[in-house]
Amino acid sequence: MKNTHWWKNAVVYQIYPKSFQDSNGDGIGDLRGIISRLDYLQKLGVDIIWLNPIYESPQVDNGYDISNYQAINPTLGTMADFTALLDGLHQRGMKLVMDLVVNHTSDQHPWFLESRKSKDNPYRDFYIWRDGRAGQAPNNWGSYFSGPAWKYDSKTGQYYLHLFAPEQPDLNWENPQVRQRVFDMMNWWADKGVDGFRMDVINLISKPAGLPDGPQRADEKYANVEELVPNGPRVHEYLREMNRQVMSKHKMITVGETPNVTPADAKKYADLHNQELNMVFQFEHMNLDANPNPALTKWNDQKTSLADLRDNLTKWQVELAGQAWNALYWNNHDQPRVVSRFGDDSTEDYRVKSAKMLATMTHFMQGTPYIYEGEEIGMTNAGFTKLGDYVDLESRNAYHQLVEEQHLLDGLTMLKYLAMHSRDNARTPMQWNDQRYAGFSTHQPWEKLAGNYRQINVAQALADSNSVFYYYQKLIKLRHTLPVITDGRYALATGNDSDEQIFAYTRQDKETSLLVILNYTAQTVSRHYAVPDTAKLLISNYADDQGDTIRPYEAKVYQY
Ligand code: TEU
Ligand code: CA
Repeated sequence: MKNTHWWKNAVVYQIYPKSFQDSNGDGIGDLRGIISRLDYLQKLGVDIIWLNPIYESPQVDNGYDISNYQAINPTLGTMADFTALLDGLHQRGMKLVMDLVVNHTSDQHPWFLESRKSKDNPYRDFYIWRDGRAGQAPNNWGSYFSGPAWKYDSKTGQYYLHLFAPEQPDLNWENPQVRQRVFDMMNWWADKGVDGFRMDVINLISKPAGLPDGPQRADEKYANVEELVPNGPRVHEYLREMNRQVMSKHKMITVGETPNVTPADAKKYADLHNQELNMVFQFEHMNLDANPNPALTKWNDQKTSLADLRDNLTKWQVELAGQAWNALYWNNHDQPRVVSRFGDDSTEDYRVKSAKMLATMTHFMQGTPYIYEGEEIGMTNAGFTKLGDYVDLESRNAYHQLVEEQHLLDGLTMLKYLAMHSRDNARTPMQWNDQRYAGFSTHQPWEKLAGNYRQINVAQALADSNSVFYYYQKLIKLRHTLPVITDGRYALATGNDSDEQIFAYTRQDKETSLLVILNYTAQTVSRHYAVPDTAKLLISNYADDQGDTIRPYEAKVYQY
């Protein structure tokens, strides 16, 4: 395998530091806590750890509002702790990916504090300032977190752009000084030994020329920036410049977080031969269950159909093959838990079976799999029932706008949608054991635990050889040892195009074939897939194989 593509058979594990392990009893996870769990991660077998932002930050958006890119958030630890973590990972043969949040900074970042002082401040042009239009915002854009995307600053009588919270002003990437400062900062971390970056909303950094108004449909209070800003005119130029200045100088892995990309876009960002990123997180499979009402988007409670899921995942497998590289994921800190969303957490048996089935679906595809903390033990959604349980600003703002301001939804319906889709579902503390606070902390955690931690936790999973944990461990080992999983050709199994219950696909290289058979439903069905007599069952989530009878959430993979 080419050295430059060393990450091709790697598996990444994502840690949300605030929620992983608290070491000093303040109810907030921290770096020392992560260090104490490195042996656990090594046992799972992952190659790379991606940490959500650990920099100095007022924490308006849990670290995605950074006030100093070159300092550690004191709540999480010190630079010495960081070095100990990096060394601990490297000693175990693992690598570290940091979150790079450079579409915006915190409004407390020194650059912004300077920028807002006066129109001729040297930092003014680090951000995007505009005059209003007749006492109104410069255009009709809404922010990702509800409300307008502009904030008026009376000090200089202009508005600044914030695609996310008002405390997250957007950087002006058209200013070459901004780009240089960002690249210098990236090189500083790389020189410390960091192995790569996950780049937050990196396809939003180049804004459309002239920042024009967007269309507004019925019920939409603002134009939807998701349709207006991604993949802007100069984004590829900026990423190539970044690549020349940073990535080309280090052995790195890069993954761009890129909402609203198609396979054609992804091929530009992550072309195997180009000079931009190694891969991107696309969101198409995350949006198949979106509300058809454009004013509601993610707020919905529908389950994704197998037909939509198969078509979408297959499209990405086929279109990127040989040209670009997929990032394979079900979960992250912004998405509900996979087993509650695409699987079935209604009984303990179905929870375990469907978690394994969904893991099988992605872990046999081509790309780099990302596992989000707790996914490897089948953690579920939070089960919150009151608005007061939700901490995340996106959830709270959306409730306020959709229920209280626009009256588009009644409170109970919105609570149902939050229970399904709030980002808090992913952010409840990691469930280590059945003790008070689940072994996460000795203090009440910053965010409520999911109520089921006494049944679902790491200690239980490690003690049960049939647990979701050991299944993931096996999937990871298979990726490390079977080249067909990394390089083989993907194809839908014959006749599977429109099956509403079973998803079946093959992977093939010169020596080996794999047939992956997955039951997406709780029904037992009968399907015939021919395999040679010599085929061996490589992995399965049932104790035996009943051939053409495929049981609820059954997953099995044949090798021949
Ligand atoms: O998320 C970007 C993004 O696309 C999200 O705003 C997404 O639309 C939303 O979370 C789904 O409901 C990144 C980070 O992953 C997220 O945690 C940050 O809040 C956001 O950027 C701003 O930095
Ligand atoms: Ca702590």
